[in-house]
Amino acid sequence: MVYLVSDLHGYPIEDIKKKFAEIGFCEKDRLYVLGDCIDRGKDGMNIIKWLMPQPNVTLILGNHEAMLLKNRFLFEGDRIPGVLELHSEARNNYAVWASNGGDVTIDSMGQFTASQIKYMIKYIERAPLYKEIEVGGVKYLLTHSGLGGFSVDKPIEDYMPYDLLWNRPSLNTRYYEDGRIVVFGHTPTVLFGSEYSGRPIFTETWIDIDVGAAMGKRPVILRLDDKKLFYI
Ligand SMILES: [Mn+2]
Repeated sequence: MVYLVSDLHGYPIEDIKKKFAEIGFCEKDRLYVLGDCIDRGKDGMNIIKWLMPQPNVTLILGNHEAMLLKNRFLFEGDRIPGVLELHSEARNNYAVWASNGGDVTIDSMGQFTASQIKYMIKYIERAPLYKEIEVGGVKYLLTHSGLGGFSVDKPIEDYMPYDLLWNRPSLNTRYYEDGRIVVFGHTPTVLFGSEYSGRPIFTETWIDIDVGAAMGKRPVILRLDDKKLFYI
């Protein structure tokens, strides 16, 4: 079975583990996490730590993990520097990340050793921007935010990271006409209308599975094989 989840945003790790145990997730299954494990909630790095040793789990990069990578220098010394100790470009990167919920992640680093932090950052660095998979004869393209600057003939490797990390689709967005489905998170479905609050959106050409954990909703796991939903 193939499972997808996105935008956990530091959701309590014990609840996540419990739900996957309940589903019966095992080595024969696969899990793709469509980015934004970290920030806003405090368990983001614990989610990364949980994903890391699992060979059947793939983390796809989210814009929040990309912001962490831009600020990785913060964790390279003996202590995390204060914002006023930084020069202007670094100070700006820090401010952007911190004001987007990264402050919680920075504060949470104290619970890990320097080498744990190093390995977690290395793991995030290796996260791909997209993944193409096939389940039950249907092709799926997984990215964090859909495809910005979409053009039907444009090969996936030609998209800029920004287009895969920060894109905001609209309800009228149509992607491929060949049956391929684009699955993403990043845009909480409530932003498409209050009637979508807390539930994923399925259209003919895309699926948005960010049901708004960053806004206090329970995240959802989608099983692609039968489209079954499991709320954490
Ligand atoms: Mn995002």
